[in-house]
Amino acid sequence: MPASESTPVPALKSLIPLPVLVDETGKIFSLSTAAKIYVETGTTGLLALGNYLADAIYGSTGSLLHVLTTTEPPQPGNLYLTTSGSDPGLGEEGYSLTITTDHVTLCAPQPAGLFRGIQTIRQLLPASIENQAPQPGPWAIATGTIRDYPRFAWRGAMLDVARHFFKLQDVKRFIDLLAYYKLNCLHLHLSDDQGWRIMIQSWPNLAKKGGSTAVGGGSGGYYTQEDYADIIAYAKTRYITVVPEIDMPGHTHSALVSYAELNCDGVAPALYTGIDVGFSSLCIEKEVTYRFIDDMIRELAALTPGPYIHIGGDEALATPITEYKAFVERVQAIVQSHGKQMIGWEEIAQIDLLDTSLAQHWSSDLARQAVAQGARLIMSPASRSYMDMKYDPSTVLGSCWAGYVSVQDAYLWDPALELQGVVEDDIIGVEAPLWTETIQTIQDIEFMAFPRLLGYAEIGWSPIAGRHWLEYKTRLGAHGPRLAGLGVNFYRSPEIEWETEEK
Ligand code: TNX
Repeated sequence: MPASESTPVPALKSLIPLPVLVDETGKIFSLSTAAKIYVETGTTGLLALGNYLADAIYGSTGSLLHVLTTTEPPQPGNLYLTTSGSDPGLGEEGYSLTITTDHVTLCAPQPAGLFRGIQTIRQLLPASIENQAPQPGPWAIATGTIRDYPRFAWRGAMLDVARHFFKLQDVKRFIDLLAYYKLNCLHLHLSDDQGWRIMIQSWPNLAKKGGSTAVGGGSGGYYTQEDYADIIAYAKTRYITVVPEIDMPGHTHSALVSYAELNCDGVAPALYTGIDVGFSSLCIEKEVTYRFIDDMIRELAALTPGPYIHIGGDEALATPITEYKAFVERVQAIVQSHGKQMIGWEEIAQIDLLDTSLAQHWSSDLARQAVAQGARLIMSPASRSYMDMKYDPSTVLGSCWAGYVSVQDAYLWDPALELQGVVEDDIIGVEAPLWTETIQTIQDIEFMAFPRLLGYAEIGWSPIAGRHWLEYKTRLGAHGPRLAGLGVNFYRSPEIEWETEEK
């Protein structure tokens, strides 16, 4: 039986995020097990992209498609990945996709665009492609053309690995899920009062002592520098940039525990496993504080190929404001001296910012001061984008200090309309943070992130003119079987009519 009779063939307009331009031509391309994936010769990374696509559909098709290079024109039945003849106007991550009854051609100026386009191909195959159990083909794709590129350069998610620690395999799983919806930034919140999660060779006790517990008193953990390099390398294959955050001068209790000399009174306090915020501060007047920061940022910068280091800067309630300003200005210079751009939560807007620095908006008007100085913003309004907020009063995990964030709340806002006086060009993009005071497992992560994360992905990628809640809601419902196939423990929100998940 042809797949088109047994399984619904997704329409080109069923994609999340919605593409810029879609033109359906009403026929079917059939992917048989004899199909090949051809990539053009001579462009680095294309074979790896072909293999990524072959691997992604292997579990369900039960056949590993051959990935080959070619210079020949397309032959019937095959998939083509190419950069030649692409429209440079599509930019770093844009792509065009042409599906005829004969073949599928994905074309992009850059490999990153091909990678995003591969996610489109995956989503255009029937949802059961994600089931990871071999099923009979052929697999059908609707014909037509797509021209697509992102609205914002930064489409991120943040994972707090400090309140609770998450192992490499969990972080990689999260990266894979971000990639499926075309996100391109993973911000790792690597330190907080309860835990220090990355080995700094020149200050090893940070990880060894400061990383030895977590909220609730568990055993914590930390990434070795090899682990961290592994995360970065894995993210790179998904065209995702890792942004490391070391929060300071507040949220630093785990550092103060690790080294007595970092405390103003020279006495190291005991480990902390509660969930209060705003009680810790590095010792602003001690020179050792800046030697520590310089060593740590040097090591982190050397390990991090991306252009940014996030220095936190939020909720420094135990640091007097004049000291806070002097401190962040010094840290900004340190970050710059190691060749990186500084990011901080919106509180950093109170200092003289370099225009290469970014401020991350979360709850106040302070971010506007950053814009007034020429710095750009990452938009993470807590009442919309905090994935640790409960969906509604019945959600067991999470908190609600910024209100409940339903699937509709998470979708129905726009970064360029959030702050008065802040316009599209002031914004580099959008990011959804997941704080983990109450989150302990990858299943918890998935429950809070999904399905809200699909909404953030669309806000970051798709033109605002095409975004409508009622239409999105239906489209999201059709992603239920896809998420289920991927094994995602998503929240079956009653706001959505989920399509059935039968295989
Ligand atoms: C505020 S948002 C924080 C975090 C907490 C979070 C809980 C921000 C910059 N700081 O320290 O984990 O609320 O929702």
